[in-house]
Amino acid sequence: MTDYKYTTECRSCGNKYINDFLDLGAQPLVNALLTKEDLDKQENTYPLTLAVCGMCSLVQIRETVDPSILFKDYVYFSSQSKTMVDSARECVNKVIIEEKLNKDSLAVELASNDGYLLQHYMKRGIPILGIDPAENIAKIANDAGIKTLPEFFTTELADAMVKDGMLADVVHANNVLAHVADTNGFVAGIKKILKPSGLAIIEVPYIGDFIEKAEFDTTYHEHLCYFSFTSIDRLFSRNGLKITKIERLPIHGGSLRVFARKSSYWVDGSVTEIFNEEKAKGLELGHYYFGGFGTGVSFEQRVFNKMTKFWSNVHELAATGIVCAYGAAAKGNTLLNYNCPGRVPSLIRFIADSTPAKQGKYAPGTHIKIVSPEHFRNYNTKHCIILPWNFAAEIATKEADYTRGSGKFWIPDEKLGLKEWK
Ligand code: JHZ
Repeated sequence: MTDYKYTTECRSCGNKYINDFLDLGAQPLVNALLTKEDLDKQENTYPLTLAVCGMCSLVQIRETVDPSILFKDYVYFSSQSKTMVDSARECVNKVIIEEKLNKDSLAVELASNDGYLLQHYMKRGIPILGIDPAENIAKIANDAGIKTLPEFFTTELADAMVKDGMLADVVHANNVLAHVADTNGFVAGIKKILKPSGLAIIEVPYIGDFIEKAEFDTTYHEHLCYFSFTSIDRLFSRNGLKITKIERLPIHGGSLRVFARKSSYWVDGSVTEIFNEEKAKGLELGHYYFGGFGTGVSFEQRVFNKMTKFWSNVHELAATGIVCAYGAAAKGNTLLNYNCPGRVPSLIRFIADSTPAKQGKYAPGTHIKIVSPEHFRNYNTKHCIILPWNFAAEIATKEADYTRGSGKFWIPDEKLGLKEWK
């Protein structure tokens, strides 16, 4: 493929010594769902390699796919998960009180998606602005009254906002920093659009959880960076933002919610706590990523072992009844395509997903059909693998009738391959 670039320098600090620790082979783009007609055409795949910087310890992939291919027409709608909407509401309600926001304030969200977060400000009468490059999703947000610019957030856009006097009291950026190729420019842009007393709240999946729980399936071309406190702190201070507080969230398998300001004398104890924890575990050092987190087995070997057990379990289940999957998540596609045995589609009958834009399409690489939850309820399957294991509780509760009958839910598991979800 020609539409990707290979990075030899760290995306954050520019250091030339970055070391590969997981090679996921050639992978299709996880959200490039296929139509029936596409199935006869050759599918694009791209190498996918995870590396760690020896200087600032940022974990990153080497390959950068053209963002307009990845994000202009997007199939991920944040509102599909109640967990995400509830978490956003809780955060917004707290911020409104703590930052004393009112009708003269401005709340901005970068990668605002369908307005799952900004709607909560809007309902409380706080002026809002969303920015999201996915034209299809920005239109849905605008139609719902959530003002959204269908653009990438760049330093140029930040400059234009400043020129127009659009300075924010609060800037949210959830699950987007990892997606941006100009990592420093994005953070510098946030600083630009903040009022002097403004607060930036940034959520990123946490590399500590990723390594410790072997969450390798959250690696895909959309995720260029995988942050620890140490690496994000170095990135922020380089670009003039000071981290004042850290919250650990269970979302997406373990995330950091990072609070930062242009300047502050006050720093919460959570910052020192995570700094010390990462130091003790050696997160800023290369061996944490190569040494298999004290197991004596490399991370790459752990991933291989996990997936060997996973496929062996899928075979065992298929011998006792029909197997299907739930949640056509990006991570599910990385999981199924890793060392993908060609037989996968015949083992997993379909993937059910509540997102209308995904239904009727086919999963990249494996070509498993994506169907509606109604189809799942009406089709007699015995085993269902929840691919977005991060939402297993939400999905299993929603589909409780399945286990009241003879169905069983399963999630991927490092030790067992597949673990029953009860
Ligand atoms: P989900 C996302 O990745 C997207 P994905 C993104 N790339 C990102 O940065 C990471 O998160 C962190 C469906 N579903 O959220 C909806 C149901 O059908 O785990 C989704 O297709 N019923 C921006 O794609 C999928 O499952 C339900 O009840 O790996 C969930 O995908 C629920 C809860 C979800 O993330």
